Amino acid sequence: MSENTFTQGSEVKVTTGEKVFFKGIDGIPFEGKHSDNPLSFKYYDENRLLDGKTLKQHLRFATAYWHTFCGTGGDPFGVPTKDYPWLVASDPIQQAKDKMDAAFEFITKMGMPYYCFHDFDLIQEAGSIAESEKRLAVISDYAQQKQQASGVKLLWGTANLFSHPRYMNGAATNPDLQVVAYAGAQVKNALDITLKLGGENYVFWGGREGYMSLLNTNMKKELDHLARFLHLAKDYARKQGFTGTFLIEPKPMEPTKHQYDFDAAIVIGFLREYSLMDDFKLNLEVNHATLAQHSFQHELEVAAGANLLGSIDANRGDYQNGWDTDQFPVNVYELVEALLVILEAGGLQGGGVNFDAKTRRNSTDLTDIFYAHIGGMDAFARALLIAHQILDKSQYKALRKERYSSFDSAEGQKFEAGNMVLEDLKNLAVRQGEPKMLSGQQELYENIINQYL
Ligand code: XUL
Ligand code: CO
Repeated sequence: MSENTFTQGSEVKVTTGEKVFFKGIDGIPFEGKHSDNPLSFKYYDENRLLDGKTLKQHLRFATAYWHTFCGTGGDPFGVPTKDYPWLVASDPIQQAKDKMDAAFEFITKMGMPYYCFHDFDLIQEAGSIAESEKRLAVISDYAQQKQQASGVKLLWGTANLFSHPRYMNGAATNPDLQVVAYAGAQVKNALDITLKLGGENYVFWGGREGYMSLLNTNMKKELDHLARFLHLAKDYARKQGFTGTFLIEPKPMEPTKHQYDFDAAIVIGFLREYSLMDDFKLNLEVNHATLAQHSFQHELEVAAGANLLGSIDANRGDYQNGWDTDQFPVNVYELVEALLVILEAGGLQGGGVNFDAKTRRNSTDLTDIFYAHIGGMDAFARALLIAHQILDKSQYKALRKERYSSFDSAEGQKFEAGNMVLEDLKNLAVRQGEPKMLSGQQELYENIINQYL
């Protein structure tokens, strides 16, 4: 591998291959909010300290390989619009290497510490398992060199168990054992390359794990199979020395009509039922939350409450339509709501902020990918700083505490400790009489966020 490196920011070294894909962009500096340079950070100063950690360490940003380097703008109504120069080689290995050169050039110019991939984002799947394994070996060797040269790390790997036609009836939940076996082979190989590349987590997203019709579906059997499959994957990876976290990414639908990993609460119930709580946590995605008719903040609260807040896929939907548009996050108010939950939970457990987001079909310049990530990183950095200030300086925490203060009383403590019977509650009610009306003060809370924006 012939490459050129120079230092960008604290740890990541800009790493280009022989071809330079993003000519004219040397790296994205932090210039502050008064800068007119669109190719600079206005808020994300990676070295800025907050509670003893840099913003880079707090946020642990990752690029999603599939959207940023493989997504070319095709949709059900039209052909691809983006002519990415790293996708032109007809030889799959050459194309994969060009794509990886472009990926590491981009990631390091952005100063991002992490990336995430599906197995066949890295290189096209071949016609047999053996041939695919060979391709994965070549490209993961190349990735290993690139990671070493640049300092970029792998936040998580995963297997694409939803694109190939063989998975049309599901992968781990397929009614045909031969398809389940194929999915097992693919996950084994994806785990192997994730381990080889020092991946810190491993994700399962079940886009085809669900049903299109209950008429042809034995739901209980499929759920049992899914759990069995996850146990096999977990046992294999642990045996190989993987110490990271397995993450399940909930999504209620799309592409399947109903997906078993519907939302955080349902996944937590599943993990509990099938004894997977010790090894698995959640990877929550904004637009999946909204598809499940929740806010992102809601999904984060549910996961944090179960101590399973692992990682997040950052993006946003569109309020004028109902599908997974995977746009880059820009809404600071909503991000502050999310960051309040994440900070109060003590941060993400082992994960980071992965931009599972794509530029629009009509954003066809290479520079657009930079603008998109700069916008997302700045929005997150700004929201983090604001949420931190709210927790530190405003009445927010005290108000929330005060709202539950009746449980600090002797009677309240007795109730919470499980030392009351129903008659005790009745006697307390009779003794104290009709409760006073206590305002929820929602508008006051909303104003606090606005004040600190
Ligand atoms: C699909 C989605 C996936 C997962 C990884 O909606 O979010 O890209 O993040 O398979
Ligand atoms: Co995702």
